[in-house]
Amino acid sequence: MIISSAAVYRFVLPLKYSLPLKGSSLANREGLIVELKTDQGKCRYGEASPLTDFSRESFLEAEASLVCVIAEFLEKNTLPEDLPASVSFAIESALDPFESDVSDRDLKVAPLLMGDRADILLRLENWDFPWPREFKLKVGRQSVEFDIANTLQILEILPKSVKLRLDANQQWTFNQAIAYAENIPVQRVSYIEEPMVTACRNEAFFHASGLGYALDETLQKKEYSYKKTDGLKALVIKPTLVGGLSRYQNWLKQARKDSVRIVFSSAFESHLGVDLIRRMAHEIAPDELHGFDTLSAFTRPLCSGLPDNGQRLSPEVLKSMERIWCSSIAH
Ligand code: OSB
Ligand code: MG
Repeated sequence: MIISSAAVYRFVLPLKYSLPLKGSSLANREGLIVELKTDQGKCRYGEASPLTDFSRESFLEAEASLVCVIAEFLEKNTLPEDLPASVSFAIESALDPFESDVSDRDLKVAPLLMGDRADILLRLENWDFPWPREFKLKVGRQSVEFDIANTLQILEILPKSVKLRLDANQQWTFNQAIAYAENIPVQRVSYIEEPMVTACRNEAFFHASGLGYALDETLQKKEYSYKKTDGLKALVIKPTLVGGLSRYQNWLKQARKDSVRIVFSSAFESHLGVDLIRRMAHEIAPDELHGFDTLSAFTRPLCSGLPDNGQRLSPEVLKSMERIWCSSIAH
């Protein structure tokens, strides 16, 4: 594929409500879209939208890295090894030769139960289409007692066939994690993402509680490499936070052999970015329930998704963003 020009755009999208992160909260989501144009006139897209509190790189670092890497790619056709995760995801997506329509792909999702307890209960009580196999619920933000009561109340509304996947985002100590697990019916939970501050006691937690776990933040560590441990149920892949496929292709192959689930998930990217992740999820784990229920947090979408067949984003969408860099080379 010959790339003849490139541009980087910055978008800012308002969120419906202030998004609680680990130490802060977010009112608007900011991100970067990269557009590469081939010598055939086709457009290829990537998105680099680091998420505060979750990404190692800041927005400004991602921006500088993205521009620098693309400029170098246009000039020398080479890519550096060690890129920030969001930039690696953007570049690998934009250079992926794979072309197809993502919009009609029927991928299943585990809805994310966001907001306060009243919002969640109302949403579930009014659920009027077929139940998904699983919902995702965040825990570890308030007291363990609160989480136990909340979980039990939600499980009461759900049919017995529907399970929860939980996510503690590393907020608990070992004792808190055990206290929680002892007071809920663990057979109704598929797994809990990152129950504790570090992953090193996950196996001990599983042996003591019978509750399996999934890895998310742990995968973002540079030193992580895949290893099957007792009770490991899933790898949660967030390309914006962990990078492009080349970094974890081998983990996924091994995980599949070990029957460890591979769950792709978004991290509040724009609709375009989520479509790029959907494309990966469809290739790698088409039957899984993925974590794409983040788009509902925006008041309006950036666009209707990744354009089909190498088309360009519409002029209105392009105009709604700020073009921060562009370049073309003569062949
Ligand atoms: O911890 O799983 C997380 C979104 C942004 C940052 C971190 C996380 C999330 C999600 C996405 O929970 C939704 C999902 O995984 O279903
Ligand atoms: Mg998680």
